[in-house]
Amino acid sequence: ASSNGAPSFTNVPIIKFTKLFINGDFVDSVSGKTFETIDPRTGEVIARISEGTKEDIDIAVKAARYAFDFGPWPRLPGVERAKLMMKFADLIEQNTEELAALDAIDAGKLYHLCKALDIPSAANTLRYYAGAADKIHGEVLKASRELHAYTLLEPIGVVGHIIPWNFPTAMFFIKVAPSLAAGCTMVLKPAEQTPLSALFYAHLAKLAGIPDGVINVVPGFGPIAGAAVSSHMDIDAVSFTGSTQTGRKIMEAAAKSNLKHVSLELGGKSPLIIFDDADIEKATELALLGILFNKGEVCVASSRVFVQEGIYHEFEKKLVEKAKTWVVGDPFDPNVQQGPQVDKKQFEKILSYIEHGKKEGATLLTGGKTVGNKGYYIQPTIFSNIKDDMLIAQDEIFGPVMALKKFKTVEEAIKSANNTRYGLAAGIVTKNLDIANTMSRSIRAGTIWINCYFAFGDDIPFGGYKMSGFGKDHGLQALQKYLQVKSVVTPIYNSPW
Ligand code: TXE
Repeated sequence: ASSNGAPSFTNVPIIKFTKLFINGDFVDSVSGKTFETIDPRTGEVIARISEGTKEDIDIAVKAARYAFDFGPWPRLPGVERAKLMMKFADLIEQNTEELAALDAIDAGKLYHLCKALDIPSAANTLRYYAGAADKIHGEVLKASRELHAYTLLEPIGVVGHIIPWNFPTAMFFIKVAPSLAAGCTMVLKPAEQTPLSALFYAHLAKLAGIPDGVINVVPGFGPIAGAAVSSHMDIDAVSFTGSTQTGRKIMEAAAKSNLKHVSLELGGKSPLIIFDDADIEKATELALLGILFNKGEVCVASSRVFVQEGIYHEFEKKLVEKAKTWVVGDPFDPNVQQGPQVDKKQFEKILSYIEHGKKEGATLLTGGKTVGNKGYYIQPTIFSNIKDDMLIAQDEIFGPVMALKKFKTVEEAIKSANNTRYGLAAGIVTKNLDIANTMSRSIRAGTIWINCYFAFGDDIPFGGYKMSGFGKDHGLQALQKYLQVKSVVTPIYNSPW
């Protein structure tokens, strides 16, 4: 039943948290307004969520400010922060199934994958940064003249996190975990499409003993609640993941308000480049996974696939065969490989790009249609005969739509790979070390995967080049976003300064 997209209602959890989480309590919004969060499997309402507006963001920022200026969190020894973060991580693991189900119904993500990967990885992200919390220190400087100087690394203050809907859990923790370790307090605005797990995490943070006011979660809409975060005079830094268009607005709001620090992880149009010496079987699997994983709603999706001419024909044939057997359907079914797109807007955006691709003269090799008559399911879709300047080769579609192209030389592959305004990631498949080295140094992107794709790690810095943004998530580099450097200088006894 699931392969035609018909929904099943197994494992739908009772929704426990629907209100704003401010200063340690679940509260109604000031306006009393609520909004619907929708199940993309059916288009039906799951729950009504309190809608945060500017007034609610103001209250949340006050709580975070107080917790930063007077509360224990930034003043605790790192090891004490670490203990609470570890406890938080354990609580996540104890609630894995319920959390996985929340992300599955709210975002259309595969339940079994959330259970095996998204939720346990989030706990590990907390543990990774907990391990860093007591190792944050400045350095003693080589004094010029007769001065003694050192640097302190201090938490940046109140942080605003604005996150998207494609990985509700991972996004929450790649922002929250390093800023907690740094000693910051925060206001997080989850995406309006996926507020459910974020509110559950707020509850777990409280259970773990994270002090009130340190983590505040205010669901709401981007132009209202999100804009109130980015333009707030009392937020010291904003960390954003989302579209390039919204990233630009956030930077503008930061510039026009208090010049808060900004880090942006934005869109992508990442190339996967497959050379003649590749194992065709493995390469087709990598290419399919690269674009179909999480229904293509991945900022690093390999939405452009370049294949060298010697293997192109066979590659294309195998790829299309495999795409046709890819199972689209209910994300609770363990045999399903692709669930519904997150919402109607995203569903329609993808379909309109598919129409555009046809009009532009690309060849539709497979897919292109919706699946079932309920919910937001789309077939795995592959276009060939792509030209670099086509819209479907330039714009981030954020769906299961691949642009496939044949190339001859390394030079041509580099040129096509870089023919984009984005620069988030790239994949290279070859056994030839010279080609791998040349490609990895020539492509302007923040992550290069050689003979793999989606190879993320807590300790591997991740972030874009060009219009894919700036500032890193993951790794100790992410910690730096939430710290600032203070220099302390004093003359050595009797020295002339
Ligand atoms: O993104 P937005 P949308 C891309 C992808 C997708 C497109 C549109 O191509 O199709 O963006 O998706 C908040 N001030 N990505 O419209 O608007 C919003 O509420 C402050 C790539 O959902 O960027 C949400 O919390 N905040 C991406 C968050 O920004 C604002 C992931 C992301 O929404 C705001 C998601 C404003 N004016 C979409 N407007 C990635 N890099 O992974 C919106 N928001």
